[in-house]
Amino acid sequence: MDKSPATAAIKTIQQHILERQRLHHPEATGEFSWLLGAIALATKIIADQVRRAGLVDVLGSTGDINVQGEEVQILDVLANETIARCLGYHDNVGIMVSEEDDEPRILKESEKAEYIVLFDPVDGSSNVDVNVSIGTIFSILRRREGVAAGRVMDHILQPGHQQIAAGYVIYSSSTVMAYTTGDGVHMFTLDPAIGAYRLSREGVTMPPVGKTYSINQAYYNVFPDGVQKYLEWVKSDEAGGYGLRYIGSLVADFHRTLLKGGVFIYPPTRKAPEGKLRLLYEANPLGFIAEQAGGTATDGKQRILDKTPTALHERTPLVIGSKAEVDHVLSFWRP
Ligand code: P6P
Repeated sequence: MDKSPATAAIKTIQQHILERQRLHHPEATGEFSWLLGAIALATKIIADQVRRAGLVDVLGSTGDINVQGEEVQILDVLANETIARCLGYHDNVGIMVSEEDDEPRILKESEKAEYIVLFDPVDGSSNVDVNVSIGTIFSILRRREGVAAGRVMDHILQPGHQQIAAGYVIYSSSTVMAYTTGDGVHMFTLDPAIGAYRLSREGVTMPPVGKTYSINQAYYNVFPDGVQKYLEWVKSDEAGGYGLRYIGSLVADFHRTLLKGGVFIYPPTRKAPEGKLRLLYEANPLGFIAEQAGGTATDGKQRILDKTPTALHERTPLVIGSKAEVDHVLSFWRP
């Protein structure tokens, strides 16, 4: 049968959202579909820059240091402004939180601006200089009922289980967007021939077990004792047959874990006693996706999605992946 794009079933992300809303949320206004469409547009622009890195001026750093204390990459700034511009065209996004911005951006004050979009514009951006996969991660909340419009942080600092949607885009051999609105995880591959994200996997489930662990072993000596004990076990004959994969790009390591099973671990270290990864726009969205795919995400003590944030750029330890594999880690490490 002819599989050319002209005939193969083409379902774009907007069509998919509208179809799922008709099924699960008939009361929906379509506003949300637009919002995801705006994020999709922004990531297409970012994907174009990433694909031409080296030919267009997106490599290297700006020389600035961001609120995280990290060197700002040129691509970080481009991606951040691209997302802000695409979100700003409509009046349903009130607040935007970015890893790159010290403070939230108030896009619209009106009650109509019910959505809060939080994101890491380009996670692992320094990897773009060496052609390693990078990603954009996003999380969407609604304004809290009964909270005055001006009390911005009260609207933002909500636990992850309040997310109405979450997703990521991985810029790699292909550009793939994964998202969930609470009824499963769905993936779309960017088709450069038509410039649209086309449905490529519907109802993604994470394998219940996976013999791959993902952690930066260079920090072994500064990991908590329990994590060191897990690392001794996972390499032992008793555990049998585990492999280590660590790309150093959270979205890439998570995407592999989601599709193949296994566990990704970023524990506390002496340098980062609360862990390195950010709760609001990294752990929460990936935790929502992991759970929707049948996996799990914890900080070692509690479910990631149950944590009540206390600060915009709060960090958290993260153990995320197949439940059986996360349980193996927790059997040795209970902070
Ligand atoms: P380390 C990239 O800087 C990042 O935020 C994540 O993408 C990645 O998982 C992690 O940091 C890597 O950190 O300390 O192992 O280099």
